[in-house]
Amino acid sequence: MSQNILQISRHEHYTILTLNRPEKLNAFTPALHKRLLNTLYELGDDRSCRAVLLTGAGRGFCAGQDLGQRNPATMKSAPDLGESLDKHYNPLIRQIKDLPKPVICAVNGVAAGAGANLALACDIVIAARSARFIQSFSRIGLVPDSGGTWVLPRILGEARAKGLAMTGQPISAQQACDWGLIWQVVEDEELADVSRQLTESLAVGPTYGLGLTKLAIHEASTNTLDQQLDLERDLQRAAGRSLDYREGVAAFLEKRKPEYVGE
Ligand code: LHQ
Repeated sequence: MSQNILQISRHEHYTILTLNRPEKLNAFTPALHKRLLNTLYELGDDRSCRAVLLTGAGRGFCAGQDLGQRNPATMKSAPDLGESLDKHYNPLIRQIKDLPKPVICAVNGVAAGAGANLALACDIVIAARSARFIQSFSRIGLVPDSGGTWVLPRILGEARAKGLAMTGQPISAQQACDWGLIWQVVEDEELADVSRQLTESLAVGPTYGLGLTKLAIHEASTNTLDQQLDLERDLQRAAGRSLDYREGVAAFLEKRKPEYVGE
């Protein structure tokens, strides 16, 4: 492989993943999908990695599918895009949701199509002020995928979800933040430091409890209040037995900083 299409930078408690096809705004090829997904599977099993930071190299975050590789005009028969979703995009979104540790996304530039929805699937999204989010699917006759039709109406309501999905108009990072799609907007030159500091602080947090928190918020989207109260009881029971709860309370009472082990 001539190019390292996914840069993996391992730190003491966290890992930074950088999509690295800057000349194509980090658009997805099957090879990039495979590398990213396999890495996320590995990080899921790696207890020493307690947070993941995802970002892009160059001036874009991710422009979604590499359309050069999915061009109906150059294919023998019409492409089966459902197969692409089954094989690549859906496992990726599911793995990010299922990782029992925080996934932070630093959106360093344009995030379009599945690239936008990849960012929105992460737990905490910080964007550079110059970044844009584009549901560009409608521009090429497609339907928002990678969870877009699930997340957008939930956060924005139908009016804005349909507006974004049907017009394909970009929104600024600030607009995305004002609408509650992302956590924070920072100046471009601050993005790397701010997102890394946040990742570092989460990576030394109570990872087990954070994983359960992520699960609870995820389940809330389909649960009734009664179901959610039961789930909270079960998860709190589990969290209450963790080493980190013991440490958190001890540190509070001893007026010192907790030293969590993530378990
Ligand atoms: C690209 C791409 C790209 C290839 C920029 N592909 N080269 C799932 C199932 C399977 C198949 C179908 O798709 C999906 C999900 C999807 O993600 S569908 C949506 C696919 N993505 C798009 O439609 C976005 C296409 N890109 C754009 O609209 C623009 O590039 C944006 C608005 C992202 C950025 O515009 P600019 O800042 O003006 O940059 P640019 O257009 O000049 O792009 C820079 C280069 O990157 C350029 O290459 P070149 O060789 O001409 O310099 C582009 O061709 C290339 N590039 N996106 N998706």
